[in-house]
Amino acid sequence: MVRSMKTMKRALAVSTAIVASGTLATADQMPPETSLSGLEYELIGRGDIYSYGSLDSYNQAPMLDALVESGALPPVNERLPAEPIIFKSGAMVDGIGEYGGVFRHVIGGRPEGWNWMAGQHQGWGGINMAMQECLVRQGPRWQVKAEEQTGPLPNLAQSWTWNVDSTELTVNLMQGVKWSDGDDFDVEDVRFWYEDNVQDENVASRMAKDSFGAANFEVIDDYTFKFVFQSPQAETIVENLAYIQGCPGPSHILKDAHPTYNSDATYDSYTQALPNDVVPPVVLGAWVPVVHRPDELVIMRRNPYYFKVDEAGNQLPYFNEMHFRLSTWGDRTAQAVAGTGDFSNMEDPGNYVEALKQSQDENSPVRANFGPRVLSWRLMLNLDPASAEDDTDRAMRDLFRETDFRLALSHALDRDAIGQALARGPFAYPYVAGFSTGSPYYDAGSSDFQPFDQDRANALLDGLGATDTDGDGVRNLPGGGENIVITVLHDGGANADRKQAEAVASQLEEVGIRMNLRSLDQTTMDTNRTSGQYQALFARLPVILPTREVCETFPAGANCPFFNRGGNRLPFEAELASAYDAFVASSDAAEQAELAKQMQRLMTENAYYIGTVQIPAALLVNKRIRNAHPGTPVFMYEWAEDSVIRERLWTPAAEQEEEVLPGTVAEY
Ligand code: BQZ
Ligand code: CA
Repeated sequence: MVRSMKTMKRALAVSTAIVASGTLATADQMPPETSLSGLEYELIGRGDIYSYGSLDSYNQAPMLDALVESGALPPVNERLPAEPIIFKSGAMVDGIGEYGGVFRHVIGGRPEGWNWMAGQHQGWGGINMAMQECLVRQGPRWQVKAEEQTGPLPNLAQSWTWNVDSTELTVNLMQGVKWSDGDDFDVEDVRFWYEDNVQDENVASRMAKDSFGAANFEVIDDYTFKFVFQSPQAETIVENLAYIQGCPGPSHILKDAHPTYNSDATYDSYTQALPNDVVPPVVLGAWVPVVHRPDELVIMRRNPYYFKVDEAGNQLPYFNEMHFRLSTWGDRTAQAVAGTGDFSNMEDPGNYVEALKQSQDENSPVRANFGPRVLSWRLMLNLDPASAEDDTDRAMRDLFRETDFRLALSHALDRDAIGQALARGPFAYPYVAGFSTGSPYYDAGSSDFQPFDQDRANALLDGLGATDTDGDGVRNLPGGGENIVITVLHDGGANADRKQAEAVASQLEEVGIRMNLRSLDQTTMDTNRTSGQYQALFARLPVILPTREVCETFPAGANCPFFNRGGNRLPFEAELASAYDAFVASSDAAEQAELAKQMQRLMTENAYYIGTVQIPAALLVNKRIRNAHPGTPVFMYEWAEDSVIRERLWTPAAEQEEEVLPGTVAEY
């Protein structure tokens, strides 16, 4: 199943692709890859990171003492669950922390709203994850040794068991967890999330209806419930219950805004029920947004009800305050390098050389270390004929559904040139489709490569009858229809996206396909992408695990992937869907590896979508931040914000930044 970093490195080292017997014998192979990964770390056991239990006594951040004394908050032992999550000192590189100070984030996104169950995001870059807590957790798994990679780590779901047939999953929730307003978190919150968000197809939840094994939900008691699946499943499917798919919201606040419980509500009013200008929202996360100044800043304060502690009984988090400066993604890296921000996933190759140079200086506030290639970009053609806007759009989508058309576009791309346009040097490697090379499930030998070959592209397009019937240089739809002009949405604020989209447009022009590029802001892009409202869209979408952000890539359930929502499956898509279903229903490592190869082959030889390049990324964390584990990858099981375990990060008092709102917590 999941390989250790060592094996992964071996796989990433310069290699000549091997043709697996019987597969892809005649297909083009991936070119050799050179790894830039310099990540090295010890792997540990699952239980070495955290466990559940009760301690004799608990401590709280000193700033909370006054609030308990005044009666504004109950004492800490009444705010904590019976068995809180206990983070182990042995896995903390700098040990038990000091309370206080500010963790400074800079992000390029803007909070769309606080109703994450209805699919809204809060601006990305770690702010979503600071508010949401999910049933299970994936981020910290990067550090778990291979033989203990038996599935996701527990979180709100403290434990779970399967029936003999593996068709029923009984989940035991943590008991006594409280929302940030003091309300009890219990089974009703989970039921509401699943039945009235996931399984209600009118709600644009991150987990799509029926994609979780089409399970039914059964309440057993206040802290126990059961998922009853349509067919046998395995631990792998439980990964779906991690961020961003399996995170319940406050039912005691939201039920009243949901059309099922309130006849005055509409689905639109439900989605908008927690607008971004109304703070504080009710959360389970370690910090709560208390100030939102649009386009400027979100300030979060510690959640006094947070359900995690360290081994000395200190309630987490250690930091009292979190800032999210609302800027650009490029500025996130610039500020981390300058030392005015504490964190960045360095992911824009345009500033790699400069940022690397600066971080080599021993006085630099950050160190930069590359991981494997996990960031991949792709052009997605909308394969859903049913959602076409007019006849021409419909004819375009019929053409998109032709495998030869997608293969032609793939052959028309000079991926080396696209990579060099992003950054000179060895950063970019071609991406066709399927898993990124940094995925433990990637297999070069199962990847059908479409090398740059304009003659082949032209021949494929001619073969489809998409010739330039009116002689204006742009091919026409088969049968002498209109010019083939593909409207492609992209995020105008992301340098790497914009540069690539422009390169793709000019390369396709050379084989007579025109792209009409439409640059949008990130929030609009995200919404259009996940609702499938586009003819074509260019975006960065890493594919590392098949169980994460499933609907972005895999045909799971009837309405996935987002680029083919209507359920009009292509023949190979049906095969892909079976392989996907078998993958999540298996916990046999060898079987999963085979299924992953099958998925890789189906996605690449059919150009399910058209990849451009993939690059490594480097995590930047300010040196004053303690417990940021060396070797933490920018992205593996989840983004680094989750992998670095922010609730246990801290800064010595002498190096703490001054808080903007000292002594305060969210008030309801
Ligand atoms: C990391 C991440 C944390 C979303 C977003 C953003 C959205 C996608 C993706 C990345 C940002 C950062 O990525 O670029 O480094 O901090 O937030 O969530 O690109 O457009 O929809 O999936 O996570
Ligand atoms: Ca023409």
